[in-house]
Amino acid sequence: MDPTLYVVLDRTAARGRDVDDLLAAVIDGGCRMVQLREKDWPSGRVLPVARRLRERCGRAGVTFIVNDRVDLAVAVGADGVHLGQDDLPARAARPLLRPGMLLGVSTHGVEQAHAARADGADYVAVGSMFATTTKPDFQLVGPALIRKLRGEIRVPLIGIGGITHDNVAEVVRAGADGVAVISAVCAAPDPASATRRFLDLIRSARAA
Ligand code: TZP
Ligand code: MG
Repeated sequence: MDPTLYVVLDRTAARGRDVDDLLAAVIDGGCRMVQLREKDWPSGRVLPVARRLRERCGRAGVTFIVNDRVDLAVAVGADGVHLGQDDLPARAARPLLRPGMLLGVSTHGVEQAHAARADGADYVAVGSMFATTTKPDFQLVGPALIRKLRGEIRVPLIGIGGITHDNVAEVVRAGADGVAVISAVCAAPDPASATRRFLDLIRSARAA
């Protein structure tokens, strides 16, 4: 897994734009890890979408993660599943996953991050880095939480929430292994170039 730029494909944030088209654009832009985040559709409706994305990611060598739904992730042979604090706990989800499947957990504080790791998370998402309209109930923790966790948690730390071209360097400089973005790519006029620009900015921030 290469979480440098982890694009979360969200139909609502994309304002109806097709997630298949979005996937093609972000792969074209150089993204190596994506997540399918569908909050409204029932699983039966998401299944064919997830299958298609799974297959396209597989062909491109891009890591494909399913948000929230362990059953769907397993059913389509995803590379992993991403769970929040109100989803199935990581400890309960792990035995349901196929061997080698990745388990990612969203966290909003030091204790949650340590618990996620202890419960078998392969990566820990930390947020919200900045204010965001994508998740109205976001908890603002800022890049400071990544800086604090950096020396304590040995799995990749991924910053999420309100990340844009203008502030991504702050998250990288705090020690994030990667950044997860929704609206800054899904709602961008040109998602491929938005992806490319993120990658350039992340690489520059790492090199600095
Ligand atoms: N978890 C914490 S903030 C957030 C999630 C899913 C939303 C991130 O979306 P955006 O559009 O990149 O701010
Ligand atoms: Mg969730």
